[in-house]
Amino acid sequence: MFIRRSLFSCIALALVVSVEARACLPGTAAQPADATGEALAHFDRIKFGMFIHWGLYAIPAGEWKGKYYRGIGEWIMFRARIPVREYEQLASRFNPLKFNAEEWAQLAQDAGMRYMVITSKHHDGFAMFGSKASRYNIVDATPYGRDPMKELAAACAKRNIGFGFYYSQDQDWHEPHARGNDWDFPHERKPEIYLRGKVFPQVKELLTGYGPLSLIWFDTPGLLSEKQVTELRQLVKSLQPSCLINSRIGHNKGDYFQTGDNAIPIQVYSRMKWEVPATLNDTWGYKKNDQNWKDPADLIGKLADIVSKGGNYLLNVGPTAEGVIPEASQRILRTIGKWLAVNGESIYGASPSPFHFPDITWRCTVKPGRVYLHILNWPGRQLMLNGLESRVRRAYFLANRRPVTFRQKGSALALDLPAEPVDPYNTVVVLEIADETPRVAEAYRHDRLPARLDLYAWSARLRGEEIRYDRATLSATNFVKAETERNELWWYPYGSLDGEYEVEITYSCEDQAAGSPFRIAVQRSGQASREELRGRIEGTGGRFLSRGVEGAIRIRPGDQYISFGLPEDDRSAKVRLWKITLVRRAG
Ligand code: JFZ
Repeated sequence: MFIRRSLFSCIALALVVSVEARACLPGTAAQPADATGEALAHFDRIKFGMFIHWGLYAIPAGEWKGKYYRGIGEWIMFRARIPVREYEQLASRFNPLKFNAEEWAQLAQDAGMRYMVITSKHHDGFAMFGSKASRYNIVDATPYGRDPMKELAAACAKRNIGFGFYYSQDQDWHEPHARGNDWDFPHERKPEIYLRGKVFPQVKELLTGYGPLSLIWFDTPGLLSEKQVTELRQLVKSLQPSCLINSRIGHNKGDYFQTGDNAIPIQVYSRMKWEVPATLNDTWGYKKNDQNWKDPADLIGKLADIVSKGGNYLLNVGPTAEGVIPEASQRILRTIGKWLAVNGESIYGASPSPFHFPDITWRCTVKPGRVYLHILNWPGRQLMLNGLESRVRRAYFLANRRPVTFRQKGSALALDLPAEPVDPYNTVVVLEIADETPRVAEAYRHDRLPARLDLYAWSARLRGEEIRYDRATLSATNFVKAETERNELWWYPYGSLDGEYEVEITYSCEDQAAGSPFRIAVQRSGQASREELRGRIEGTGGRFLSRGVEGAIRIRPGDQYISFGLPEDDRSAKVRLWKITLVRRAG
């Protein structure tokens, strides 16, 4: 990890050096790169942050002129093709009198979140901060007339919560020369005009007016050239060398990597630091009809999953136009915070797992001399852990310090557990080991995946608005034919798979509901085409059974995701998919 990290700071350093000065060669730490490296190390320790999508879109909240729009709420201007002159009118009604920076920052703290990222300007182009560069901003264009970002930055600083801005640098539906709005502006674009006239001045305002920023979170790169992006990066680093930049600045110019939203790598990913931006329901910006809240158990499990694979979790809230974070979001976040208050030692500052994960029973994080086992799906009275070669001196539950009895034989460890979990969400067992860093047998290391690999519904990204996860059976269901986005499960290998794989599916289906065609596909990066396997769901008498699928699929390191869906009819509504298994073909 450490070697990789310093290697990465050298790359960051090289970037900065090449554009800023010929001060020194990569490897001989210059000031700016040091700042980035240190900021990354800090970012890696804090693990958990609050994302806030707040803007004019909170007024329509998913509905425009009596029509309800599917999809993410902050995209309503685009989805409904609302003319700029009409959308602008929302500003005159935006008056979030219930906004209270202290309450928001306190909620983040109660949730155990150690950084906050808020939309300073989303794709709709409206600045949620006081801006001299564009009058289309919350101070000059709304009855509210105040800059909430000043108060929020201060409230975070007071609590030692890192503060950062989301800024849509490429799409701006309010501007004729930015990307996105072709209903008002069908003509050709000159991105340079938009960049010089709005992006650079506003980014400068954000980096000079709100104290030290932990990070700036750019999004959806597209039109901007490599040269323009390099200049944008340089601008940020010249103003605040320690402000991190996410990969969505484009052209590989970020300091750390963003996964797709709600997308968690299937195994440990340690090539560089990364972050998962994720929603609590199915939208980022507030939508009044979206009550599809994720279960706290699911989120606590995902936090452990992400941290054990080397990532950070950036979890979103979408406040209302009055400035209130929805009650359901608050409740969920405080539940996570209660778990963290007891078990935070196993999360903050922890390193990722040295093991690969054979199933979804446990995840693992590490600190010097300690291995934390996060038991997410209770295995009954015994947990077997294979591959740990370090001698275990002591084992105990983190929540109550009670000892856990165990037997160790070679690299096999058996832990005796009670019949029921100690914690309803994630019971952490601490193993004190005789080595500073755990020694792990070759075959169990995180970069050595077994020939048979299970991809569980539990760890997949759920696409589509109808698909549901059923906690009781650990399976996904309601794969009905969708109006827009398909109801599918997506898994992200991020380079961990390379070869030809046969596939098995493990699912249940009542005999009378059988017959739906299913599809397993690999999405090739940079290509519209997918490689696919197709078959038909056979009845299983309602029990979970595994069945082989005919054929094989090729998965390459650059491929984006693997999907499972039943896209053609609704008979499949009650099919439950537990997992798919990839079986690597020899050779
Ligand atoms: C973008 C935005 O368009 C969206 O409104 C929201 O702000 C989200 C956090 O980011 O949406 C994306 C961008 C990238 C991916 C998916 C959604 N991606 O790479 O998978």
